[in-house]
Amino acid sequence: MTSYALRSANASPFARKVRIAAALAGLGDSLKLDNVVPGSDDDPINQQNPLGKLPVLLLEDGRTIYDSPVIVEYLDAVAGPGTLIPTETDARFDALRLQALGDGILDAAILIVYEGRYRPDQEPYEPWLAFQRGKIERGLAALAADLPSIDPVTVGTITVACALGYLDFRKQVDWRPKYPALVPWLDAFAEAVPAFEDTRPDT
Ligand SMILES: N[C@@H](CCC(=O)N[C@@H](CS)C(=O)NCC(=O)O)C(=O)O
Repeated sequence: MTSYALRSANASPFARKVRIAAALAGLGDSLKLDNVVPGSDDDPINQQNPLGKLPVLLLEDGRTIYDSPVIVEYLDAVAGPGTLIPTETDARFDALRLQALGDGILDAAILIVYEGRYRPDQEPYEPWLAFQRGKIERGLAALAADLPSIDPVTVGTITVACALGYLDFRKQVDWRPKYPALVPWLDAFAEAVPAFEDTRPDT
């Protein structure tokens, strides 16, 4: 059986997206998690991805694949086109756009975390945090106004679920009271996709 290593981190929402996608594609057992050692000069992450970001998928022949949308595209190709990304044009671009929205929410949410992590000696710059929160809030409002179908589960809904899960985890935005329609949506997703619960970050 082909096996892949996934350069990963327990709390990474982008790695979570790939892990859920692999499970849904029936490739979960082929994926060996290899956690990046944060801040270590010995960790090869910068050679595996010049951007130094995870997740990165390592193929058996030495090639590396990044970033998470491209990894999911790869898993979809291996599992059979349409498994994670619909093949019909309208459904495909709905799913890919939904992924872009979820990824954008995650990028903003991560920048909020990094504002504290990488400038530890300075007060967080509130206008920058508000700018990022604005992206998250507008994204959530758009999702709540037009709840995406979870049948079938696609890369789009996987990414949105990971974005909501990350906001629960790091609490950048208190989304549950503000966008209540998203609460049963996430519950239904979690019920339909056991890998969501299986990949919940534990720190
Ligand atoms: N567009 C990338 C984003 C990945 C990303 O931001 N990963 C974070 C961890 S969740 C990271 O590696 N951050 C380190 C950095 O920005 O240097 C993807 O979808 O894979």
